[in-house]
Amino acid sequence: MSEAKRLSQYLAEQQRSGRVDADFVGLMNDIAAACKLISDQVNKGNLIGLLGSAESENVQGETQKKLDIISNDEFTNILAEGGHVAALASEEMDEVYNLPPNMKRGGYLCTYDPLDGSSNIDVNVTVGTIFSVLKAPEGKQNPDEQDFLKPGTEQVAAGYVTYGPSTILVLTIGDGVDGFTLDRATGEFKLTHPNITIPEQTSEFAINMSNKRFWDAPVTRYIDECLAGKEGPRGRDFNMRWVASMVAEVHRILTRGGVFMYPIDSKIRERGGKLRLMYEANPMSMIVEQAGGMSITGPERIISVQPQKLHQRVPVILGSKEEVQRIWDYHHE
Ligand code: P6P
Repeated sequence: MSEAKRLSQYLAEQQRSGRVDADFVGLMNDIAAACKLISDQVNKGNLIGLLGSAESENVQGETQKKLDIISNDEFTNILAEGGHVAALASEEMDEVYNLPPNMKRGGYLCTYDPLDGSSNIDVNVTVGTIFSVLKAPEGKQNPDEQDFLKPGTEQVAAGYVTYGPSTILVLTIGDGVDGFTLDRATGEFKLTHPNITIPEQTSEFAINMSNKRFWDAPVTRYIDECLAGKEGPRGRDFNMRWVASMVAEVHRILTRGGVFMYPIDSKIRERGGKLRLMYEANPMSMIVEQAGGMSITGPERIISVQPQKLHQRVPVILGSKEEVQRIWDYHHE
């Protein structure tokens, strides 16, 4: 088999085609470097005493794991020092991160969840990093929260890295979706999943069933019809998955189709949902749409939502187009 294309070659080609600029290529190389570090630490885990709680809480009020904080620090420091961003925003930091005065600014903003699904770390289940890239405001030394509050349609790029049996980086720059596997022998991400597309049909859904009694009618109807199987209105049996790690669920859906649902429910209605818009829902929605899928809150397209707050939450229903379209229709009947 001929040598797989390296991420660095892929990015150089994108730059030569004019699709991205040198600043973006530098940013992507920094993101790849940060995720290699995170992959190594996740992989070592308790060998270097990294599992367990950090005895602190993040802005979401969630207990932080040691690896949450380490991953966030590494991702933040590498991007801040790389000179390709003007500011950063992370699930693990309450406020926008402005660079020290003497540090070079670049043309992009990056929002990220440095270690999503980290509650799975201690039980050795796949976790991941999610990132979203926006253009920085022209000539602004210290972008503020307002500069980040752009709808997902304005994302320049989006991606995730899944730390599972393989470490795989999945990226879209607005022209399809490509996947790169980390070759630990060389330290390079190599193109192993070109032009990923989500099958339009599926018989597999992912939802936390323990919330069933709290769901709104359209979601209850959809899941009940799936559970009714071939004797029910869908005329076929369905399968269910729930990993409790969004990156793992989305990667499965990109690979073989499916629907991932974290819908609004009466328990979380006043919070707006469970998952965060700026660094979970928006990047994953750009990836899913670029791969031929669909991503909605229920009533609306996620990447059309105008953000009001940096850490705001939204309901998320994404995946195979035919099934998500059906759920969309149930919300609009
Ligand atoms: P629950 C992980 O904490 C996360 O943010 C997503 O990655 C995941 O899909 C979801 O929450 C799991 O939520 O309520 O099932 O623990």
